[in-house]
Amino acid sequence: MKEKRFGLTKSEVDFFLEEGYVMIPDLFRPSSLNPLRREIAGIIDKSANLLLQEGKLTEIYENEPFETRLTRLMADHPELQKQFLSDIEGKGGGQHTGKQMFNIIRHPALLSAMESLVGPEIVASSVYRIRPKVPGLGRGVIPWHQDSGYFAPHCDSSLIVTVWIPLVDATVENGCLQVLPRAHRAGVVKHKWGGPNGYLAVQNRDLPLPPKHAITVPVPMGGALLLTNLTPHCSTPNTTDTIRWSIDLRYQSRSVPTNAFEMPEDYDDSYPEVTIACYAPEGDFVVRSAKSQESEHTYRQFVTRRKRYESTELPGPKRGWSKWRKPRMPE
Ligand SMILES: O=C(O)CCC(=O)C(=O)O
Repeated sequence: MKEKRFGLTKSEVDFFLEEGYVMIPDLFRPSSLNPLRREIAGIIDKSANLLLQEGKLTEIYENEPFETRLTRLMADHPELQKQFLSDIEGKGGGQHTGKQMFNIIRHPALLSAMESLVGPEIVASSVYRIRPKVPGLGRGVIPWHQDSGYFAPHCDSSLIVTVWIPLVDATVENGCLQVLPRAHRAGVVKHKWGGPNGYLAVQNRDLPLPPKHAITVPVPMGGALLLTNLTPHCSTPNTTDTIRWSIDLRYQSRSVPTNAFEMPEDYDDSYPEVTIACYAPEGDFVVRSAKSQESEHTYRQFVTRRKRYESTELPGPKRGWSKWRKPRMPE
């Protein structure tokens, strides 16, 4: 069965540009996400079985569903939490290069929606992540930030669209995202390193609008929340006993600085700063090109690029953010 969507409507595009976000409830058929859910479930299964063989755990909850298995495993063995998270997506995040992940990143309905925002020459920006928001695991709660806070400053005025896709229904209870509407027009605000749960964060007083203006955005499975790189957003606690699984992907026009056409060893000091990728440590890749279809990266090329960047450890963008200090007065 075909997906029903092709591209965004004019009112969706207008809403996105005006408000800095738009929630599309029916981007995919929910069942289109099942292969990726199975791929991630397979990693957890492999990881649990390996730890069982090594004698590090005794119960692997084989019959537990995707929404609860990791919670059960982590609750029994908090000391293995980091291990499970790094098995799912690698130490620094973004190192999962499974075929089903690639298929979702290149999903035709998603790329058509992106074409409505960034045009027909589409690069998947290097930063994509899998996020299991496990009940009670602090790391899942992410403070206010703009994605540009992580990117190089010469990309501040370029559009990089974040596509946040839940792999379960994302609700107020299990910790969907909050956004500050229209605040993307303020440009990049001050961020600090080492905010709540160790993340890069904007203190409430530095937000373009007070957080009381925040909008909470539940997203059903099959839907997606689209954000600009300047839209302040945060991720709320999961108060349920099931995992809020999601992925976040990013897309930009090929005309935005990118490393999609080079390997990490191609860099040298002579590179003009403005041509360096917005997030240079990880590899961008071409997902749609109307002009030259042959430049679209195949699955094999995608894996090679991601692995090569992963093993090179290029430095991240320097923005000069200072350290977070706990405010003396509650904000
Ligand atoms: O998935 C989450 O809870 C947060 C995601 C996020 O903040 C982001 O993708 O920038």
